[in-house]
Amino acid sequence: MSILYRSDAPRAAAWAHYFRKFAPDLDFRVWPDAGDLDDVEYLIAWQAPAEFIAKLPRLKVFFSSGAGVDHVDFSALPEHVPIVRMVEPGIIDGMVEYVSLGVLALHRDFFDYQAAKAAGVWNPLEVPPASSRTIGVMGMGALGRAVLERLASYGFDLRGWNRSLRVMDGVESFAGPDQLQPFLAGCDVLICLLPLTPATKGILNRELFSLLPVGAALINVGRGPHLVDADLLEALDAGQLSRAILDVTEPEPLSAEHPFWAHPRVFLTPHVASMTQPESAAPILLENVRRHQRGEPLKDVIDRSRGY
Ligand code: OXD
Repeated sequence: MSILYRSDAPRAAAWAHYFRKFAPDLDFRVWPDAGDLDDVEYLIAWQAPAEFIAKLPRLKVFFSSGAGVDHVDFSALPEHVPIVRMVEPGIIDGMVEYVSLGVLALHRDFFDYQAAKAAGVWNPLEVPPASSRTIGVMGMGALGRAVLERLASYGFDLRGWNRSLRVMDGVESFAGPDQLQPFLAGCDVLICLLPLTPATKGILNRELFSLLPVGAALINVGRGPHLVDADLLEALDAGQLSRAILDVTEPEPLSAEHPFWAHPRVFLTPHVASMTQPESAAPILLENVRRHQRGEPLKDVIDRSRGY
């Protein structure tokens, strides 16, 4: 029985080490040293190119090496092969850190002080309490809920928006297209943690920005195509939005001439908000393999029709 890892090369050794130690019965292989592909039953990969999947006649489960599955070609995977997304403590902790850092930096005016320092200006601003800021999270899945929980510890006023209602203590919940407007109307900082699907592509657009309070800030840690870049630039330049923190862009890497690079109110990181950590992900993935072997339902299987 074999399991093939065909993803991020620098972290392959840590995955292999874990499986060889804790699951010696599974033949853990690392691409391109894959041996006979006829034996491969489990695949851990970022993408599922059709020509590669066609070479795996015994594939039983596809494990995405990342939390998102929008880059996976579902049609390449036979219907009987479940697609499992990565939900593991390391990826969640990374996202919680990144978003907390962004929210706190906005809340405590760090970007303004950076600009003031560059201009040699000593200008103390008001220090409002966290409770006076409303932070809204779009997408209340595993990552969104973990972010909200951590932000609650700072005392922010919190709200969340989801496709279907998700109730959480201390968070005002909104659901579906009808409640998007009232949700947005209160957000001083809007965080996008939505999955990318045809329904959410381009959701961060001019109309949405116009429904936020004037001067709101955006943090996009979803996917680049959630955002209509030209609409963001227009909203920033008109003062409708004050700042944007972007960890994702379309395309990635962002093209050299893109206006985001030079924009003084766009803070950009190269898709590093969170990463799958082999040390915490491998035990979770192995437990899912064991469930499959015992004939039990797998955890974190995506719904192909929803796209996440
Ligand atoms: C992921 C990502 O989906 O890194 O895990 O974006």
